[in-house]
Amino acid sequence: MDFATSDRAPLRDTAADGLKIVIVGGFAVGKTTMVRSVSEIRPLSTEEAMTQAGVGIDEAGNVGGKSTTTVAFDFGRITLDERLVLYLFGAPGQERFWFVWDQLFSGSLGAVVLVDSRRLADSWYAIDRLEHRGAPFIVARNKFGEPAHSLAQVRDALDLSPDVPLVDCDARDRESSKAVLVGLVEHLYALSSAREATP
Ligand SMILES: Nc1nc2c(ncn2[C@@H]2O[C@H](COP(=O)(O)OP(=O)(O)O)[C@@H](O)[C@H]2O)c(=O)[nH]1
Ligand SMILES: [Mg+2]
Repeated sequence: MDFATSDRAPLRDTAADGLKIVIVGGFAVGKTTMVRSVSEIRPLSTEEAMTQAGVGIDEAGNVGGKSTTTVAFDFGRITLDERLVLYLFGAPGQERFWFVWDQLFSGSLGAVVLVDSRRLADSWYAIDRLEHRGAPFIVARNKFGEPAHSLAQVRDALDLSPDVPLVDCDARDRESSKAVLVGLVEHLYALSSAREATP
């Protein structure tokens, strides 16, 4: 499959398959950043300045300098090849917006779970929720400094089943984020061919 991308190009007329993908994970793991870095349309987002009211509720852990928060969701689009277009929905991170998730999940084919390796536990809920739904997903460890653990250790800590792909990424980098999405699409194809192969 050729995943050569068009750069910030208009949607091609040949685009046939639109896949809805959700990007989930804990607060401040880089969901909005990922949607923004890969989207070829100006990403829609409902970032709002964190108000004084959110202080103490929206804890970004030791993530400095985060002054906006996603209150509804992020939306972006990326064309992977001339037929395959992904529609990206970045979910809100804070617990009080988790009710939005079920609506975001509806009709989605797969998910990216972003984790910050310094705060793995923040993404447990997302993984749990996806496993419950039986939704396919890939886990991407977003690069915040030099990671202290191997991916194998992360896999153990998150108790991921062996068939769930786990990769490193830098959500700020377009090619890196795109590689995560390509990894998810390949995982989806592998799952669907495995299903076809079983009688
Ligand atoms: N060092 C580093 N910072 C990042 C990375 N991705 C996002 N950030 C920063 O982390 C903060 C939270 O990111 P954001 O995308 O808003 O998180 P969200 O709450 O998951 O949507 C922002 O200040 C980003 O600039 C990354 O890969 N590395
Ligand atoms: Mg966000």
